[in-house]
Amino acid sequence: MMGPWDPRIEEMPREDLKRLQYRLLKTRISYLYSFSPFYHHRMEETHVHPDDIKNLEDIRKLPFMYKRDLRDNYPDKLFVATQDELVRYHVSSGTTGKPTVVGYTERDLENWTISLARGLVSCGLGRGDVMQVSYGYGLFTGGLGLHYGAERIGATVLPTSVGNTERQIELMQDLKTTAIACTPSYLLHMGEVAEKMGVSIKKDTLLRTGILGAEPWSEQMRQRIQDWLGIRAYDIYGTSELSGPMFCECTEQKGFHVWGDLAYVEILDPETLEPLPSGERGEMVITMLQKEALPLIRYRIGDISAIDDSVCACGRTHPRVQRITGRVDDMLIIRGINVFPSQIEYTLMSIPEVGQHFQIIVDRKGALDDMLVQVEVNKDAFSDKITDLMGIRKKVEHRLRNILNVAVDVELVEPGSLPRFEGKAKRVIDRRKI
Ligand code: DLL
Repeated sequence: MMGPWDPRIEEMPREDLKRLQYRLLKTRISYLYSFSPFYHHRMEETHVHPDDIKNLEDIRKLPFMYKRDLRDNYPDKLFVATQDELVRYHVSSGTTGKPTVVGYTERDLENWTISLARGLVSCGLGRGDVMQVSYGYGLFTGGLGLHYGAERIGATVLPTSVGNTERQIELMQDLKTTAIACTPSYLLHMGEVAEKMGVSIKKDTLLRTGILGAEPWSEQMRQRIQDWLGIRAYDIYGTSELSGPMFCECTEQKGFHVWGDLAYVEILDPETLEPLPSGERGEMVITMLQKEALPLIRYRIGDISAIDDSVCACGRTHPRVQRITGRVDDMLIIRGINVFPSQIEYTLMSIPEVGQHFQIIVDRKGALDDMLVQVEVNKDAFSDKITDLMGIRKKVEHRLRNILNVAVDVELVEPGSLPRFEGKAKRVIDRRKI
């Protein structure tokens, strides 16, 4: 197995890492208290002073930051760097309101690149790999982020961005792509387009690694992608506010390492806001320890996950965070029962007769919530004339009801009939909100 990109940091003893985190936190907070009017005010409001931060655990005394702080201060009122210190902007699409702008100093870009370089090496990539970057380039952070990370480890970058899928597949063959970075839903789409072109990604290409993220996907989906395309698929996580894609799984495939010299992660009970022990799922809160232009302290990202505090078999000492199972705000409440789209995906993907694509439609019938799950039948099951479609539908409904504790209508649809996505998939249509 390939060693770490920077062993001095990645294999640092835990106690040393904690000491380093405390030093970085203290420096950051003192700096922001002096130079960020926003953060100074927020600390005053909550009656905290930098002197109150005497150890790492004291981070809990600090006030939170929220997405709405970024929106309310659009475009750049939270920045603590001056215009001439900024070398890049990215802008998040802001599906639920005003967009948010992220500014980067040179050091911010460097730390972002380092974070990705470590992650890509940790899943076995390096010199000799050809990395096709099929995340969007531009205001979205996926394309440029992975681009610079892959260049840094000496891989050859093929910057295809999203779209023009047939050409992507031709290039994948001609230029001998070994690794691809894109959303899991785009890779599924690519696999289908390739088959239509008579190309099997498993047999006719050298693709062996997928760096997949930017949207939730389940462990069952990973298994399907790996088996179908003949690759190892790794989860990568980040948000534009953190810088972009930041944290990637290692070859162990047991959650992504959060580099402790760059970020401090807490998992809190969303109601009591008390920290949860290793393994328990809650709301992820991240503090960026070195970020300059747009500081983030105890930022309530809204994603749900758990920390795994055990030392990873890969030898890296930095904490791992398990696969994101959803967002605090994507939970659907169906007749009073909490339902996460990720539970639905997990359940569907464990039923061999159904395909990879599904859509959830929530509506209100009279006073009652109504949930319909449309799912494509697996191609093989569909072409097999003797398949009992009614039996499959009943099986899917039964499994979903058992997992979700709420009755769900299921509609089986033809393979290829549901929408496909080049960027992030949109699988939930909640008509109650329209
Ligand atoms: O999606 C950054 C990114 C680019 C990550 C490429 C990974 C790869 P935003 O557009 O700001 O940034 O969206 C961030 O997407 O809060 C999560 O809800 C979701 N998300 C991102 N990665 C994952 C993942 C980019 N691996 C929001 N699993 C986050 C689940 C993810 N959800």
